[in-house]
Amino acid sequence: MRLIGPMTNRRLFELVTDDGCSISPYAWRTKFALALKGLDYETCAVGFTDIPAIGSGAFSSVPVLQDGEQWLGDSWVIAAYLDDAFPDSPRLFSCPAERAMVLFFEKWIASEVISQMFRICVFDIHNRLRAADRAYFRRTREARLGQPLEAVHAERDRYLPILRQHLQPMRLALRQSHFLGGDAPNYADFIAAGAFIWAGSVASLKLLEADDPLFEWLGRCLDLYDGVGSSLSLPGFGL
Ligand SMILES: N[C@@H](CCC(=O)N[C@@H](CS)C(=O)NCC(=O)O)C(=O)O
Repeated sequence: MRLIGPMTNRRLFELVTDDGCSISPYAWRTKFALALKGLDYETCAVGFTDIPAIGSGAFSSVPVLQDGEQWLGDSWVIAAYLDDAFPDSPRLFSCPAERAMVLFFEKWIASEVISQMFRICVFDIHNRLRAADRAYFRRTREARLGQPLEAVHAERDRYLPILRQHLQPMRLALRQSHFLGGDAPNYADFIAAGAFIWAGSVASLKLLEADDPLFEWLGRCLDLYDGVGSSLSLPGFGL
């Protein structure tokens, strides 16, 4: 595990590739959330096979946030914790109704968008992982997909138009406002931007048509909070 960041008692354990690129859509939600709240943290870069060694060994996925004595897993749990623990900083959820609608958005994007991005990028992800993580990733993902990674990769051109079509509700909503949250971003933007950053970091083909209006929204998200994402390399978006 590698530590990067300011001296603080807050640490974010996040998944990285062999060259140190942060590639979890879930970690990126948390990074945006911490940035909105103005909270410093150290990054603790892990691979899949490091996850059982995090904290007391109770975690099966990342991100994991350590905040002093508190250990939290699951990005949704972390988001709720951040609002509870830091009520005086900007809120992630302004009210229970907003939280409920963002949960719906999270389920929608998981089933309609992230699932397609995953199929398009799964072999690219495999090839970017640390050598120690590749066999684990291949075994677990091939079991999930029911196919060798190479076979899924060979069909990725079939999934690309499905992904682009499934993004249409976002395009339509963003005709009305700068962000999914309205004039300002909310946690739905963080969820969607996290997925775009994850897939865009690893994809070896262009995920969107060059004139897709979603580029404007993505650019706004990357520029948030002093440019949380502005220096990222996102080949999947030609950035
Ligand atoms: N519901 C979790 C999902 C997190 C998740 O699936 N993370 C992946 C990395 S992107 C992971 O750690 N997987 C562990 C594994 O496959 O062993 C959250 O929102 O944090």
